[in-house]
Amino acid sequence: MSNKTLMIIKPDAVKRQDMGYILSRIKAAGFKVRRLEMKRLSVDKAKDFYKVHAERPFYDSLVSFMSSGPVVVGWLERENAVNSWRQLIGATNPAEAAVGTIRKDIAESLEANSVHGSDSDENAEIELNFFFEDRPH
Ligand code: IDP
Ligand code: MG
Repeated sequence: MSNKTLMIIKPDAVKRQDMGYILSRIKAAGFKVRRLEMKRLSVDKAKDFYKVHAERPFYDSLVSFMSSGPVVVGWLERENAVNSWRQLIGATNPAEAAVGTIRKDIAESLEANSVHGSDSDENAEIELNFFFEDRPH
């Protein structure tokens, strides 16, 4: 089981200045933040990141949302990092997210759901490389 995952604080949460709130939840859950960077995704970068969803009806809107303002990308470490972070962020749709999850607490909508988390160890590796090509091993 791998110990690292990629998190993104999405544009809706950055707009509301919820970065500190999310980072405090990350600390309380025992993660270490290894890398952290605020950046604005170009349309092409957002398209590339979400290319697995290219055929879905929400793809264009998602790409436009993700490139609409700055995001914060982070490299988190903890035992069982992928599953622990997915549990803490909650279900994709905040209306269905469990009580106590970040999406339940602060997400605006199914699309503007405040945070991203890798969904497998394999994708965590791919996504960390996508944003942190120069990361130390
Ligand atoms: P995840 O972020 O929980 O892994 P995915 O199914 O991988 O969810 O979808 C990626 C992102 O696309 C979601 O976090 C959300 O922002 C957006 N999204 C997913 N499904 C829908 C939808 O049905 N309508 C609008 N946006 C969606
Ligand atoms: Mg996903």
